[in-house]
Amino acid sequence: MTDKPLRTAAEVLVDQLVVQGVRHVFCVPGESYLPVLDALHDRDIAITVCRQEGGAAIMAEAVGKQTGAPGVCFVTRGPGATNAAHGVHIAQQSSSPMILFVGQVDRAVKGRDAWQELDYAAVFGSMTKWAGEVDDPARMSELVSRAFHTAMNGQPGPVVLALPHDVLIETVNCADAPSAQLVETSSGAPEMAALEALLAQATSPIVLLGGSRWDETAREAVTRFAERFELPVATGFRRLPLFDPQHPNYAGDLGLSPNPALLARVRAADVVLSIGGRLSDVTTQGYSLFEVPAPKTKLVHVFPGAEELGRVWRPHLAINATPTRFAAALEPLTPPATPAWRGAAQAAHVEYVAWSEVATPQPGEVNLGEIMIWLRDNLPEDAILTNGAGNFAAWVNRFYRVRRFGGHLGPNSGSMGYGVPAAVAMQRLNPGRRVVAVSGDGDFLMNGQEFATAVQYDLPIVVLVCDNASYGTIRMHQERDYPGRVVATDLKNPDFAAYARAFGGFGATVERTAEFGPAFEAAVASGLPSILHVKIDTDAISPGQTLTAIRAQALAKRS
Ligand SMILES: Cc1ncc(C[n+]2csc(CCOP(=O)(O)OP(=O)(O)O)c2C)c(N)n1
Repeated sequence: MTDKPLRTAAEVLVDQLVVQGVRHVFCVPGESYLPVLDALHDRDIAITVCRQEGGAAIMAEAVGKQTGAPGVCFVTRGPGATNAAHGVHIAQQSSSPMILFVGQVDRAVKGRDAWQELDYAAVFGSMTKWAGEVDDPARMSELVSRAFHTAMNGQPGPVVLALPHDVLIETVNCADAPSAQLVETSSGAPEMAALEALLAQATSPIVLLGGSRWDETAREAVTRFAERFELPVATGFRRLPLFDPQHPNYAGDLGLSPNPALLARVRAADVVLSIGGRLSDVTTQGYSLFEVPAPKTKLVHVFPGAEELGRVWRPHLAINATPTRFAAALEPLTPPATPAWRGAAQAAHVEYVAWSEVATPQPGEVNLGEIMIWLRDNLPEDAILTNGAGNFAAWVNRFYRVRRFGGHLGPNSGSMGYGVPAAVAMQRLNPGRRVVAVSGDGDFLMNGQEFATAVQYDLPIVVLVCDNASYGTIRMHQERDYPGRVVATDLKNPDFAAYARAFGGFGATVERTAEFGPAFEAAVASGLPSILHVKIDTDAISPGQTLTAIRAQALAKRS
């Protein structure tokens, strides 16, 4: 009970968002949740109205990924919800906190397969931490608060909360719930002593950083620890912002097509200290870096959630702690007087630099590696880069340098179409920072419609569309497995610069590497959302690789 005036359940919901400190929501409107839209009308919450729910959900996921607080998305019943599934799955595989509020049919008709009805628990049950429904208006604040609590704690992830229309319009006497808080888990003295003892005996240890629940302070604390212990540090798949790539202890990232020298180093490590990540499929190179379930290396697995510790990997030492608390607990540890691995961090960094400093030659007039190096040299240190999925992202990973915490966002699920909506969300949140999306031609058109959202909100994002006239990644797999038999991977593309102009943005075409810098500067000078249509040779399939060579190798193997 409360002495507040009676409110509709929709108003209670929006008030609870305010209690939770939500400043931005992303949506595609629907008649199923009009009362919520109306309740948002006079609040200090910025609404970003999107063109497709997949885009809106990705924007919310990106907010969760960057801030650690759940990103919030509203979509309509059935078709709105199924479109939004794109972002929900990304949030699950990225351990990003987000909440998807979806409309639902009236309680009185539920179960009749009413118009746009969907069983959300069944549809989203396997890709969320919780898929609930508010069937009692008096419990609105409690369940919204629970949605926040669930999404952001332990291993963060998505929550879906369904809102029957008749619940939203009911007037209730319902108090706001207290704001859900981040619950920290800490490593105890015995675990830290065990870690110290392990490192004292180690000969070739390495640190792997991943997952979520990090902040700037934790990043700095881990950097100090690496310096004091002289440890090489690698980042996991799409976790580039967790360590400064220019730091002399940085060893590179374990993503798709990583540096073979780094792989060899991890394979040879006698102690692997993994902080924050699950040690996912991609990071562990298809579960091949260590033995499942019992790695031969001494694995110290630090993760914010006990269930994960031992689920795939049985660690030598399991530590149920958030990276934030664990990083702080590293400060008092004492390194060995003369570490047996002395020199390993510098050697690893030399290998990283050798792998990524200079662009590899590639066929055609445009070298994407040199473009990434131009961005590396010319973007401000606090720039934010986003990308979707496709081989083009390999150049970002290898040649760009993410210098700040939160400076890069990618879909840990390998989902195409991520870059543009993530860039829109980042520019909405960070108006003063330069935001650049790197997309493939296939990747871009999966959510390119959100370029209209950038135009609507005057967001000067710069989108690179790397056009190789192909779903190149799949073509690469085709050439490996079925050489010369190209099926369903060629693309006939529009003029993406004209597309940008048609939406009210700036567009330019880049057909030679040297044209890129001036085109980028013209895009920035325009102050408009921009698309740079970068034309790449189809044969230039990844840094240092061509389709021609892959096909020839595959054919040679067969004969
Ligand atoms: C949503 C989604 N659909 C399909 C795929 C499978 N897939 C992975 S990469 C790729 C091709 C990407 O093409 P493009 O964006 O042009 O980049 P390129 O690989 O040519 O650099 C496809 C179809 C995926 N990862 N995500």
